[in-house]
Amino acid sequence: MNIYVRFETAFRRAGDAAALLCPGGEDWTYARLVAEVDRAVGALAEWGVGIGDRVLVQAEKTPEAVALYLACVKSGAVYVPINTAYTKPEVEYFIADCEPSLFVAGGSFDSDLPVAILDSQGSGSFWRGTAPASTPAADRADDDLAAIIYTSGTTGRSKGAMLTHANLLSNAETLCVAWGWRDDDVLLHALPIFHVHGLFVALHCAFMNATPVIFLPRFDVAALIGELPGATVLMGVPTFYTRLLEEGTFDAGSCANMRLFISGSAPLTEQTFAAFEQRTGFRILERYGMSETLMNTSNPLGGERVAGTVGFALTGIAVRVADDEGNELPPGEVGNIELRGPNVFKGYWRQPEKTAAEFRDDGFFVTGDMGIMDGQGRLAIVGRTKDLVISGGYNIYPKEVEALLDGMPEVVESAVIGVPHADFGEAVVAVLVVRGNVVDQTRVDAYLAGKLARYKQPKRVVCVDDLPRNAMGKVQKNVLRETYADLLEP
Ligand code: MLC
Ligand code: AMP
Repeated sequence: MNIYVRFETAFRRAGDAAALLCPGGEDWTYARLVAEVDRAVGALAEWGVGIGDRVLVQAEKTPEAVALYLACVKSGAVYVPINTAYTKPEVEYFIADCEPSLFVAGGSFDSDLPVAILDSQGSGSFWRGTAPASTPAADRADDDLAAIIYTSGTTGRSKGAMLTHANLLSNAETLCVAWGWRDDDVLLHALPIFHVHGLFVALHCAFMNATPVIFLPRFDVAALIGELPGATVLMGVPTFYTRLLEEGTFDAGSCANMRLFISGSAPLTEQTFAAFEQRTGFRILERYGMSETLMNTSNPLGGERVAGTVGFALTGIAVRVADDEGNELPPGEVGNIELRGPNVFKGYWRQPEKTAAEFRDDGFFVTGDMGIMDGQGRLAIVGRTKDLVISGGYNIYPKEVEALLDGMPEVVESAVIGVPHADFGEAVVAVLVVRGNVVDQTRVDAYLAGKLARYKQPKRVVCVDDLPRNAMGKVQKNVLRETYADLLEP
């Protein structure tokens, strides 16, 4: 079924109850959200978007952008959100890969495609002054696509994870139960809405129950603390929690109305977990997910939440720790985290070989994360087989950065690694072998400007004579990570 049918039933029942509360802006009721979704459905039809067509969206976080997302789903189009930080060459890759019939941008963008503007005020050419469509939601089968979420590939090129209506609906239903969503919950939302965390995990819990969302345009610690008294649930990346703890004004009193703090997208350290409990009395609930699978495991709402673990498999999802052939390992042994369930994506967009390579014959998806499971089924993530840096909850694939750095005339070769960083958890460092003049940070910044989103760019550049290699000639990134472990956090 079309997931929007489920949402719309809840929205209509909620009527004039608050949907999106926008501090400093106009609040939307659920009735207004339904009307705006229908207006956006009308606009999509005017732009010629049909069932199964991709709509690529790089827009600011506004209520109108939420309406656009829901309208795509309602019309049977495939929603493809991308990070607002991406530069033009990055966006051009997504255009070429997903071949959208419409690109909705935050500002003017030179392209052969139809480009609609949804500016930060939520106005712009997208709307075309159209009348709202009163058509019912498009008929969609469970395995029809609702969204493609790009997630970077090991080759350095992003792959589109195809998520179906059934993936989204089953995960939303599961999370509402696992986290005991209540009719009086108020979600404090400060995440971006171009990733699964902010878009699906957070918003869907609220939408399934048509409960209010305090909708902040971005994470700002002072604004977040200001809104906490009106909220009951916060979902964030670990950086949210470390930044909250840096604020002297943040204490148990700030959380008087809260019932649940949830963390994910990157490892929450045991120190942050403990410091947060000491300051507020709350034990942060950590869960584990991915773009390809939505949420997989969660610490319990009712039972013991153990720091440094991501809890148990969610209902209906099988999680195993396996060897390189996919054989399940006994509890206590480290191996590949693999999983199967209604949450697991349909495959990578137009990449059947890559899809096949990441699934076992018995249907388990190989996540690229390494884990260890105890005898009770509680999972801890201990590393990754994929060469990936997670910085402030954003994924950065070293290959993509290295490919650009290697294009610098002075660079002989490069290795990009993640090193510990107090604010972002991990931060990108580039280790370069250069010819002639030493390359410094300013030169690298200037070279990458306009080519690569700023958050992917190295926070520090180091020049060396040689990169450490193993007997096979492969760069030993573990050696580099050890060497530079204290570079940013002495
Ligand atoms: C911003 N910057 C970052 C960064 N975010 N650098 C590295 N890593 C990041 N995550 C840089 C900017 O480029 C800029 O650089 C400077 O920091 C200030 O930018 P900003 O926009 O003002 O930053 P800020 O608002 O403080 O953003 C930090 C943040 C944000 C942590 C709030 O990154 C964020 O919202 N992260 C959440 C990501 C997320 O939603 N992930 C979910 C993925 S889904 P300069 O040098 O130009 O000043 C997933 C699955 C799952 O993983 O399990 O959930
Ligand atoms: P993404 O591709 O952006 O969806 O990122 C998914 C990856 O984020 C996972 O494969 C994990 O490596 C990581 N991740 C998500 N949640 C957690 C968590 N709670 N702890 C550690 N890593 C996590």
